[in-house]
Amino acid sequence: MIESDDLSTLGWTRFDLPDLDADRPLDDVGPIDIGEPTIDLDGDAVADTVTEATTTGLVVATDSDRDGLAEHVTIIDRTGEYAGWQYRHDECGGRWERTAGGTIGS
Ligand SMILES: [Ca+2]
Ligand SMILES: [Ca+2]
Repeated sequence: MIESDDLSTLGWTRFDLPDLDADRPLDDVGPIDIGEPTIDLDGDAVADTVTEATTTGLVVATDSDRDGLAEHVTIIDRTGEYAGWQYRHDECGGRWERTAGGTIGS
């Protein structure tokens, strides 16, 4: 179980993820403010990604278009399960859509 305080260093100020794990739907999660990215995942010399080890696993959040909000989130929990999510904008503002998932190594 992840407490919201575990995510505070990511700057996840616009929502609350009390029980984040690979099985948890993100239907009720809005835009995710990733704060100051520290990792350049796509190699363009501009940091776009943050990672955070939590009590139940690892969260990787990427802001591809540099607007401060994540477009991609990957959650890897301690059971080896993972889930990839992409934020899709729509007429209601947007929502997270699961784009990948499974168990690492299988
Ligand atoms: Ca980059
Ligand atoms: Ca973005």
